Amino acid sequence: MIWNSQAECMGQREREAGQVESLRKLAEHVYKNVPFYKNKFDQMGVKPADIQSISDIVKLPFTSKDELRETYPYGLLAVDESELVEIHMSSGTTGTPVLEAYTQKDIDTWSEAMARCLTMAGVGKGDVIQNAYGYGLFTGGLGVHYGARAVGANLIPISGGNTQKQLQVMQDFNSTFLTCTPSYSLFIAEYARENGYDMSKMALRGGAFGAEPWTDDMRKEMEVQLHLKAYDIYGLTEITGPGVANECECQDGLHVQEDFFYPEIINPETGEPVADGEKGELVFTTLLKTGTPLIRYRTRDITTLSRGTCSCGRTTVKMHRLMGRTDDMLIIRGVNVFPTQIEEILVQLEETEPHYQIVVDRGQTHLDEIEVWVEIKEKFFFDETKGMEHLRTKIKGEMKSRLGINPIIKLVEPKTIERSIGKAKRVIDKRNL
Ligand code: DLL
Repeated sequence: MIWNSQAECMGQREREAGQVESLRKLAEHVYKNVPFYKNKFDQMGVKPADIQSISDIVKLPFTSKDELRETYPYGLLAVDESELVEIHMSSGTTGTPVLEAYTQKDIDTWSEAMARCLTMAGVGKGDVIQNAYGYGLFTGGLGVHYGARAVGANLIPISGGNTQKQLQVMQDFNSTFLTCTPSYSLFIAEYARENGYDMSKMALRGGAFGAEPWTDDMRKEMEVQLHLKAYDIYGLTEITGPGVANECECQDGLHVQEDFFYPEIINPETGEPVADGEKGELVFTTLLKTGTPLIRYRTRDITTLSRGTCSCGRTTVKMHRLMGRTDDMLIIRGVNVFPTQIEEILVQLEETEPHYQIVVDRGQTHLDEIEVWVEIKEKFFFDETKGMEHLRTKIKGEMKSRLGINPIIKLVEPKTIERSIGKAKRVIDKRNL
């Protein structure tokens, strides 16, 4: 099933024609209504009329997360405040929140984007969606909610947490589709195992998991433990929330709703565009947004793009599963590592649980050191010391040969690492950089 086959399966040339028109209108809208953008356009000597083809987008200035924070709350608002119908925010780690203010038109676009995503993941009328993303200022809860309304599925707005109730509701109402963070889904599975719920007897068929980085190995783990097909869903508050991109039945890259959110990949150091297939920082322009539109917003997320017709029939550009964020990348004694690369190694091990934490600190020599805390499965934990030592050496060896790092491996008892009901905090950085 395809929600909007006209938009999702059209030829490249036709799509680009629509994108250019939207981009020109967007440039006019922000130039006229947002002094912040007018100043930036003027400084670069560019006018909305200079947009003649989609490749002209590179003439426009980037927008950064710092600029969003500096202009908080309404410095980027492009409509009268009375046009707004909803506000969302993400708090981040640095204090000042990042805002997304929606007009009714923006909510309609978001609903359509989410309807396309849910349909891609096989959801339709007759499905029962258990929505365990948080409701509130976070976009996860309401984003899925609007999409579910559009596709006509039955939605249970249970929000995150209260895991006992999640399982009771799942059983009583035969939920067929679960939406939550990947880390929370594994907590649900663990709780089920320990409290007499049999996941293989639940009606769940699929789930859309995102809001934090996860790997293909983590997907395998979730699919086995939860007895469902796990789809990756991507989005961010500043651009709209969830619904920017989603995996189809092929589970091989996320289709971007590129008629709404125009993606580019740039070299994060130079700002220059890179070729399709090359890794870099993802940049989005919100082609249709009216409330708080963004021009060439630097997401800090690292991925690649690939084009072509997918075997599902869609022609929309695909983004590869995220590697992480530029600001999540750890530089340990000169070696660059993403937490997801560490996850890949840990999740493949038979003896460990898919729960881990990375602690970065300055050692006594004032060089960066990392500790990787890994939970051992119950049945392996009571093994003799020799066995534990062997496992520690094995993990260390894998990290050294595959990633070039030499972490301290701390094997911890089952349940030591805090479970999250939303985004998991994988890295604790004690360096005060
Ligand atoms: O996390 C929106 C969302 C809700 C997406 C529900 C998917 C599902 P923020 O809180 O603003 O918004 O965080 C956005 O989370 O820039 C990525 O770094 C990360 N992220 C989101 N989805 C994924 C994903 C929501 N599928 C930030 N894989 C983004 C990896 C993701 N990272």
